[in-house]
Amino acid sequence: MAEFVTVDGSRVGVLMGSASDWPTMEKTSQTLSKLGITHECNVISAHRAPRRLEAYCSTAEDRGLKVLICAAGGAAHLAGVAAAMTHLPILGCPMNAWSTDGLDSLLSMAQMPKGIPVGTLAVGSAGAINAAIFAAEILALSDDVVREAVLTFRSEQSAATFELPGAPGH
Ligand code: RP5
Repeated sequence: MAEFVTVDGSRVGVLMGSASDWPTMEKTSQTLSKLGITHECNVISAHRAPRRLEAYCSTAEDRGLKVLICAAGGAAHLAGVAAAMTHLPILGCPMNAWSTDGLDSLLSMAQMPKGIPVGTLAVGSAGAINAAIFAAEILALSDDVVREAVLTFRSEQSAATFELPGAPGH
């Protein structure tokens, strides 16, 4: 069996520490798909499979990936360790895993030492979705098709937030 799953043409790699993170990170994948961004998803724990993580990170740029999104809970070291292994931008998604409503994950991910940044998003689904949008916004800097997708997404979102079903005048 291959060490990890690759998808041809992927520009974003979504990593998670456990399959138990998938119900949240599926929203990242869905949002990336909505924005037309080819991506690949893998479970690669920094603690349980450190050598696989190194193999993934050290080949990521050569395989065409531009951004990695890393989700983990508890002692959430995945994003930080990935950031130590590649200069690609790392977005971190703290999971609400099993204690402290995800505060443990948030602090583990956000409190990186200077020199090795992780762009940490909010705990749970909001962060998972925002990580996908943030990755798209990074890609949009050099890709007009993604830029159009991001602008369309934002404009549809603006229209949707104006609606108040059942309220007078709506
Ligand atoms: C972390 O521990 C994972 O990212 C997950 O959020 C949490 C629990 O993992 P499991 O014990 O469910 O595999 O490493």
